Amino acid sequence: MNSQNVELNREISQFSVASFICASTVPMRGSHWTSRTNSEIPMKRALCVSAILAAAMVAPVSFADDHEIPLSAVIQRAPGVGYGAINAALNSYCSDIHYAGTAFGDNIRLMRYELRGNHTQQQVHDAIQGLVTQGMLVFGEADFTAHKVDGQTGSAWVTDLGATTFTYHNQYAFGTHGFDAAHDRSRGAGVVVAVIDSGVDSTHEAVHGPVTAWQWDFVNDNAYPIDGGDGIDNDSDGVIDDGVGHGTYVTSLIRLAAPEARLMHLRVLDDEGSCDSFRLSAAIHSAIDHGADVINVSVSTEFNSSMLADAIVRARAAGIIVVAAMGNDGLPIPSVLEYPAVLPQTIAVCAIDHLGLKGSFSNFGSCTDFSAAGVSFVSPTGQFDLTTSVLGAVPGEGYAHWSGTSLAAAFVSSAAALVRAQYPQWPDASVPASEIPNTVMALLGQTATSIDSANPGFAGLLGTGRINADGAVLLGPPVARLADLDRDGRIDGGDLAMVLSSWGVCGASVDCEADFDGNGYVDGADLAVIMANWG
Ligand SMILES: [Ca+2]
Ligand SMILES: [Ca+2]
Ligand SMILES: [Ca+2]
Ligand SMILES: [Ca+2]
Repeated sequence: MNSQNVELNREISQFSVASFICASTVPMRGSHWTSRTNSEIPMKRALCVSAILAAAMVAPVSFADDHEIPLSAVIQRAPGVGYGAINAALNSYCSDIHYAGTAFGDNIRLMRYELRGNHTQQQVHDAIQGLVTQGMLVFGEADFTAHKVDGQTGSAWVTDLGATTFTYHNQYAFGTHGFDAAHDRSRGAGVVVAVIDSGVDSTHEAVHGPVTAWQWDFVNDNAYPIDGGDGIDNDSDGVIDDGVGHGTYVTSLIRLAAPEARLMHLRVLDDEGSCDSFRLSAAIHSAIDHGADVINVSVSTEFNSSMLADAIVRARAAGIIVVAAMGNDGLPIPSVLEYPAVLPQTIAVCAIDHLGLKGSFSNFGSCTDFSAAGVSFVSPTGQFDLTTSVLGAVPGEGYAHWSGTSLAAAFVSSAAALVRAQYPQWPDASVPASEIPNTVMALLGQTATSIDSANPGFAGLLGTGRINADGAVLLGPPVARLADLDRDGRIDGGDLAMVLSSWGVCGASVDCEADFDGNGYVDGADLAVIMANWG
């Protein structure tokens, strides 16, 4: 092993926390499970639910230490209840109550406060539960600060490993999941995929493509979800800005596998890879409100949040396919419960390698719906094997390899987007909104390749198997290309004329179908899409 490889391995070890999965460390008191049950849950997922309930019953039920609980809570008011009345009811326990965030219209708020007198966090929490009992609140829960877990995945945050635009475009996952063949039939045009992550470096060539007008940074509360850091190790874990890059990487995989889907970037992870259940849930509500068809959640928490569960239930009822990573602890369900993947309304994804073998780090269990590529290999000599690695974009320029269920989720979201694009008429009489996720899951499940025999010991715990995008899209009609505005099967002068005729600012009176990148203008960027796809 030469010195360069030694350096490389040190680097890998340094970034071994790169799951960027946020998870709270303190179990919630008692059960705050307020989400509605869904009678449409397939049997496999029903088994998953019972596993969750069993785990919840044995979980510790008290606040371990007041100092570890944030002085904040998430509350959802009942219809007709004013915040003044809620403040008044809590006034004897808390002082300096103020609200630091809203979601779901203004029905859910993040409440910050100080303890009044000798009151404890436990008393505040009990008072909030009293308001739930009285019917003033739909739910109330502590907003635990969440952290990424030290998963077992490795990461290379270096770009001089030989990965290129070519190897990125030709990585194994593209073939093993049939994306290359699937693109003849669907490239995801017309579908919106929300990417809830650490933001995106939109200057990277690999992530260029159509986006929605709505983008949001829930960390900084602005419209610029940039995947960047401040050069400071804010969480003192010895790694500077260890959250940066995850969103750009995940985005590049979705862009590769569903190139014409419009992406909605919602940043929830800060530059150290942390978030909280409020921010994660608020992003899901935001994705619902802004027209997402698919939501990729390569973020998780071990805290069973009512707000998160309700947001997921709402998304599914609205017909949105929510795909979530199972987590990188290498553990079975319910030894570890990463939300929202273990919720019955999400599509939960395990990571496998190029041969279909489960990644050693991948969590697994009967909750799993599908498995997808998420494993990269380093040979015994320390060389990266590009042909057996997942390759994605990193901020700035260039590509890196990575491992993790986050990546597997991105591929499943992409496959779901390709399928969803084939049925723009949904919801309709045959498939109402609430049935869209199940129907897409069934199409993916019907065509997935079982990997049970290749994974002795994990039979039935890796979902239906490895997704097969090509097989799934063959069950539906071809999708018109994004830039084929006149739907004649070619991208040519007719489409060019339509772009030019709607040139300028989009508005109520202007047909903005030609605003491919969703920036509110029909402009040069949209013209470039026509040119890039000519023929
Ligand atoms: Ca750090
Ligand atoms: Ca930082
Ligand atoms: Ca055309
Ligand atoms: Ca545009």
